[in-house]
Amino acid sequence: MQNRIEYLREELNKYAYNYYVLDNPLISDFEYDKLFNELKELEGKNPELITPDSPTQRVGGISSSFSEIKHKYRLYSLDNTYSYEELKKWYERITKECGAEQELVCELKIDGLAIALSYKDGYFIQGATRGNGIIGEEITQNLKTIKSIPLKLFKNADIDVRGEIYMPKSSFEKLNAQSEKPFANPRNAAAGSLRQLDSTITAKRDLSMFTYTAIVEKADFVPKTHWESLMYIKELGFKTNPNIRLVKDIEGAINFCKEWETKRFDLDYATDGVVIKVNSFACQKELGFTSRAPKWATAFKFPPEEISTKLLDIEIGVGKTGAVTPVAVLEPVLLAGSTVSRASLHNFDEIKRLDVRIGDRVLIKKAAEIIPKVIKVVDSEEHINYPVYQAPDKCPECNAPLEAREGEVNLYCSNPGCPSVIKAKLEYWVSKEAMDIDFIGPSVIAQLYTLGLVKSPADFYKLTIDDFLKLDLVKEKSASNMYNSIQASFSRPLSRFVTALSIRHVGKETADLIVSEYPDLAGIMNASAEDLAQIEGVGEKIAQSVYEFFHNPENVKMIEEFKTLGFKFENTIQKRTDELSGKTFVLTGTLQSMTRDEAGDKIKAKGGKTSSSVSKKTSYVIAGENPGSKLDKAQDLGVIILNEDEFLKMIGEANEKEY
Ligand code: 1X8
Repeated sequence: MQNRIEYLREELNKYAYNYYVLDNPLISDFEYDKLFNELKELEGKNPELITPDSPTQRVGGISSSFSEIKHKYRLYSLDNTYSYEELKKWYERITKECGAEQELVCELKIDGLAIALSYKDGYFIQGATRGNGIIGEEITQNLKTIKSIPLKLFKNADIDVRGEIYMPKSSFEKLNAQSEKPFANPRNAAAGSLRQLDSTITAKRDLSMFTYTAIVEKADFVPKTHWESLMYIKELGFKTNPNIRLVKDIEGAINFCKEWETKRFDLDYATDGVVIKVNSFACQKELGFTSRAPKWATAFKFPPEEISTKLLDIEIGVGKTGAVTPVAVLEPVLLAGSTVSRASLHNFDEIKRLDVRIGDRVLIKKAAEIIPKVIKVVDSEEHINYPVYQAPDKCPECNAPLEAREGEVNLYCSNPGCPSVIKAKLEYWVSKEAMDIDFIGPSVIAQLYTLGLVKSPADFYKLTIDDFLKLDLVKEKSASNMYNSIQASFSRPLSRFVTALSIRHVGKETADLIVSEYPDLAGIMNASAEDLAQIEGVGEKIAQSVYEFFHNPENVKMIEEFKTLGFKFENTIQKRTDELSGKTFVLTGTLQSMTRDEAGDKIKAKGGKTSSSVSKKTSYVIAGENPGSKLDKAQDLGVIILNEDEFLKMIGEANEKEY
């Protein structure tokens, strides 16, 4: 009987260790449960044979309160920084104290809850929350339910460890999907789960722990460095984070930070930075502590994804369609690596929904590459004292009444000649996706407009260098840059020109679709709305809008003006052909006459495909200057390699060579 109990206990602990610590399941849940139930039954009949490390001891009971305990060793905070410069300064102080070439250990900073665990003779005897670092709450029973916390170590050591309890992001999402009152983030979910007086609830939550610090009191091995101590606690059966690195100086640590700044999003747990520690215990001892933190460790914090700041004002922007949109003006804050002082508020309905009032603290968030947006108002007592925001009823620029349009949330300026609308259209004209005119931005456009030099896009092409010299702070060099980039835009493809016209519902993609069906602009202008609607990807709404645009007398006059200025309006981009069909191209290195994207467009226009990696299926690799490893791979696989000239010849675009 005793043998069977011992056998089951050891087997089950082995399986749990492999599953929860090594992430390497050996048996199915079903088999595990079967053995577990057998052990539970045998222990029920022989309670004297229950040991503290039996897996049955992980399912807890109910306590009436948590008791406070004084930590045997204080838990310190960490100094932190967002700047690599500060990291370098920190390292300078260390090398000054302990000598050059101090090795550092880099570890991910886990966004969870710090806890301390005590082991005596290899058995887990007590666990507590961090609390204020001196006094914490004793939560041993709850911690026992966490399977990655060993109840018994592989060696009989007396040791205290610290680590971070966290809930995997995937488990957090599952938990929130089931619960009525969702947690705000995985950290809150972990905290809520851990602070349960009924530890059977904790047991049901998927919590885990990464152990990162050891204070060895009595053991078969005394580590001399932090790295050795991490290896040692791993040997004892603790779960340590696999993403750690021993580096020889601060440059190595900075590289680690840079790597994880983006890679962290692929992890199933939240991290908010990198902890960097001096490896040598001798040096750690020499450096010691400040009143709150060790001098031998620091945290590099990743730029925050969300942050709160004060809403100073709500500005009203008028876009090229006349849509009037609110923009939040903020007290500047650092968000995801850049300083933010403006954020989107979408529309006036959104302001009402969020009840955003000027003076509030608001939470802002960076959405992928777009400008940040306001996601909510931070609760405060002042909020109700601020006046409720009133949406305007007049255009802030021209005072024309604003109008609502059916089926749209935006309000629109009712004046087609509104200066804001005109300026927004001019800004769009010069933008990257339209005529791509460098050196001319919003402030130049505002001045050109105010001086009466540019009222419509055609006016850009009548400007002289002298005109630019009339602008604030513009000297000869930038005047000629502006002039030249306007001249260069004469040769943009027809689809760019059509895009730049700001025709309602027609962006770059749609302009491409329409232009590719016609030999020139006249073809498009003469097309009926029905003709246009026949084009794949162009619906009736778009077709109608294009038709109306080109039948508006003012627009017809503008096109005539462009013609007089020398615009050709021919569609020089050939229609799709299938010359290259079935061929796959990989581009590497820098091309001289075009970007890799442009080369890719040409390949696709001729029915070919592009790929980012070389394989046996690759037909050609086009190698520009400074090619990467793709060229080596192509050589290894015997793929045909083309230089830029050969490629241009292949697609019939080779120019005569100049000698
Ligand atoms: C806090 C944390 C540390 C580590 C990881 N995550 C944390 N949240 C680590 O050292 N790997 S150290 C620490 C502290 O000392 N306050």
